[in-house]
Parts: sequence; structure tokens; C-alpha cells
Amino acid sequence: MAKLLNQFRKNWPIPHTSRINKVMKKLLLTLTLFVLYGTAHAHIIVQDGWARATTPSQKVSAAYVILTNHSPDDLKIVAAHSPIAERTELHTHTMDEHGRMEMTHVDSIPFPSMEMVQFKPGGWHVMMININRTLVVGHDVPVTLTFDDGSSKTFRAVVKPLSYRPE
Ligand SMILES: [Cu+2]
Repeated sequence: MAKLLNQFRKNWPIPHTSRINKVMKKLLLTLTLFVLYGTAHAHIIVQDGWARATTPSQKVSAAYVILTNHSPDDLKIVAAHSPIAERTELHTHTMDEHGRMEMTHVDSIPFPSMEMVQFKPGGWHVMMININRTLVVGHDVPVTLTFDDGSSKTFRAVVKPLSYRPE
């Protein structure tokens, strides 16, 4: 990146006016941040985002998605957010001592480089708590996942019926 910026500076002579220099520096910094930030985004591929339909009295739903990490960095999914939910948590299902499946809140989900993470019923899911609308089949809701490098990825979760099971 530094090399690229130096090249950029060489090819674009900056007039020796301190004011213009300042503006230019700001511009270069913005450009650098934009490129760095944008790169992390572009390397995460999202597929098949969906959420479970709710009845008007239901205040909780779950969202699922398939993510692939095409970046060279091992990442962790550390948070989820949706404007339709007061609170959003990363959950998984684990077996309790009686052999029953129960939901567990997790702090992060490993997301290694060149690997896929599938959120699905009975496994990883985004728990949306105190939702502010009824999730109607065919509508969609935005969900944002945040990674441990500070980048994030937003996907649209299409609302599927209660009977829906992904392949
Ligand atoms: Cu849950």
C-alpha cells in the first residue's frame, strides 16, 4: 500500500503550497482507508440469507446465511446486528447433559481463510430478540455481521415459512 501511495505521489506532483498539501494528505489518507476497508468487504461472499417467519405475537426469530472467506486472513465473526431487532446475538446449539439440544450464546464464530461457515437450524444462527415487526414470508430484512478485523458485511435475509428447511 505504501509503495502504491508513493507511486501515486510521484505520478501526481503536489504543488508546494501547504494548504493544498494538507488537503492532498487528507485525500490520500481517506483513499487508503477506503481501499483497506473496502478490501475486507469484497473478500466475504454471502449466499442464501434467510430468516424464519413469525406470527404477530412472536418477538424472536433467527437468521441464517452461508459465508465464504476469500480473504487471506483467518477471521472471527464477533457480532450481528439488525435494525428490526432490539438485540441480536450469535447463537449455536449444543447438547446438554440429558442429550437435549439447547441454544447457547457465543462470543465469536471462527471463520478461517478460504473456508465456508453455514448458519443453519440446529447450528449457528443469528438470534433476533424483540423484533419490531412481523416477519412475513417473501419480505426480507437486513442483517449485518461484524468481523474481528473491524470490517462488516450486510446481507438481506429473505423470510421463509416455518416449514422451510435448507438443503
Ligand atoms: Cu438462538
